[in-house]
Amino acid sequence: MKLTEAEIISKLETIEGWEYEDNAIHTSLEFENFKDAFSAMSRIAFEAEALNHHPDWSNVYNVIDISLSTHDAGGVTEKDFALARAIDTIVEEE
Ligand code: H2B
Repeated sequence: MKLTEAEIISKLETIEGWEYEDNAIHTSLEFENFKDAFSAMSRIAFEAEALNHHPDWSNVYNVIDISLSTHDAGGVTEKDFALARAIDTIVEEE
């Protein structure tokens, strides 16, 4: 179920480095080089499959830009926050 803007803003206080804009939550991750960025993308891809929830993302060299929204719900849901937390855990482990 789509979260309200107030719910999204309140939940964003529990995760660092994510912003709400254009009906999605976004972050930008910077790595030392392309190999490290792509390795993180590969780990995130497996987690996304496990959650059956997938990021909209792009990669340029050592940077990954990620936007999360629930297409089926037309906005941000708890699933996006679950994936955001999983992404943060993966990146912290790198
Ligand atoms: N990912 C995202 N981000 N939003 C969705 O609505 C979505 C998804 N739907 N991954 C899932 C897959 C859906 O298409 C399948 C059929 O469960």
